[in-house]
Amino acid sequence: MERRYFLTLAAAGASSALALTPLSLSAFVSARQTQITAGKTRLNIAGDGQPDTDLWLYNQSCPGPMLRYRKGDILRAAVRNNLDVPTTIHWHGIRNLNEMDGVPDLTQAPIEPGETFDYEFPLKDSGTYWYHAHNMGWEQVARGLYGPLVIDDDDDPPVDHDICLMIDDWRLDNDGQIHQASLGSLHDWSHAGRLGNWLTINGLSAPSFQVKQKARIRLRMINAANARVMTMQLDDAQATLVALDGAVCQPEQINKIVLAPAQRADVILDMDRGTLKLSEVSTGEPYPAGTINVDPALGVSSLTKAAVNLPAPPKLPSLKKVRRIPIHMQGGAMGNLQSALFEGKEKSLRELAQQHKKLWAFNGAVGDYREIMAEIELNSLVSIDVYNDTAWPHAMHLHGHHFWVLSDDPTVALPSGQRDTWLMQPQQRISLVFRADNPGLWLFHCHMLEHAAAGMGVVLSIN
Ligand SMILES: [Cu+2]
Repeated sequence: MERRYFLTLAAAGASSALALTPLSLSAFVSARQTQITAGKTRLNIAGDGQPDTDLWLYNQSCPGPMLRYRKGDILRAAVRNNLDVPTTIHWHGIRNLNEMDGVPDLTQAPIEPGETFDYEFPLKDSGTYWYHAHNMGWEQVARGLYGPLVIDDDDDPPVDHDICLMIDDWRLDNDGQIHQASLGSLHDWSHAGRLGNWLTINGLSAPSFQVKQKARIRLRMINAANARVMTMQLDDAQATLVALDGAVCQPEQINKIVLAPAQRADVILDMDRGTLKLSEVSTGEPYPAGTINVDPALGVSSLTKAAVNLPAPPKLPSLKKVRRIPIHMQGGAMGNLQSALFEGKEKSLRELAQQHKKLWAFNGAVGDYREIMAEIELNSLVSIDVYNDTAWPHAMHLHGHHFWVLSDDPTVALPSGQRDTWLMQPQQRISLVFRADNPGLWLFHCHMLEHAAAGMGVVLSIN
């Protein structure tokens, strides 16, 4: 049922029904427990005339089922593992209960093959989120284990269509299969991560979304790629940016948006033409990602196209009393890391790379999910002061909290609201400021999933 719901949403852009009848939708999703099964599936993602691809998917669907709730609901999901390797689900961006955060060996035991784990947690925030495998994510996400999670709010601006675009770039071989030989490639791990060669939105190549004439559309863009920083361009149209990483921001007119892995952006777009092309333009060579087409059979929008009204984003508190956690990030190819501490011993980068597949360090130590980098008092204000002293961009993600981004560097375009993932350019210095109001063990890591596996991740303990 959920899969069909998602396909309806994806193929027809269907949310008119959804936008008009939010109460019945709420009753629909809240009354049930969601069943999510991770398993192997063959599905066509490589386009017409291409063979099906062997994927690892949730509920045999690419992406996994759309989980749609209302703010204040409780998400209940029984997650069964039909793979032959352990897995977990992380609910990205959710200010979750720590024991539901889905980090294997830190917040829960891995879900072994044949086992089921029950996730259950309240949804305190509305917005666009996603869920994905967090055990060996560099492989499990690359094979397709992810899906969208959207939380509606009574105060969301009314729209004719609410369309979720889950964007991924896959690395496929000539037979349309996941390029397996390069899974775990040391080159990827030490450079930009696993970049793909085939772009899909909602598992489809250049899908078309049908909308009403003069429709007002909410587009929820999610970058589900392992490592590709995408720039999504909306033709030459102007849209209103309304949320980043699920959280409300100051409305802003934009034509394109940069999305690092795991980042989301919501825009409201008033359709002023018959066809609008979506392109991914990060390489300078526009890649056709999809189209939005007016279908006269759907009628004409009756919504007034007033300026979008949003609540103000939460204000940054005074930083007079702030706990500072400096993080000096080093490593990778073309970097300055000579050696780093790993498992209690100082080791050369060459030895780390060749014997342990570790390539990155925070403050001179290879990051480790089992090691607590800082003990933080509950409810204190914290500033993670990060210096990206590497030759690569990194998408830094904090679990369980949303942060403000600050920088002394006037060239850094700061977000007007909070985020949960921040794209750091090489040599950038920024501060990620957050209220440590969620007790537990929380990861802070790069969301280029190869970097995370190769040492770019640490644990913050809040209690
Ligand atoms: Cu990184």
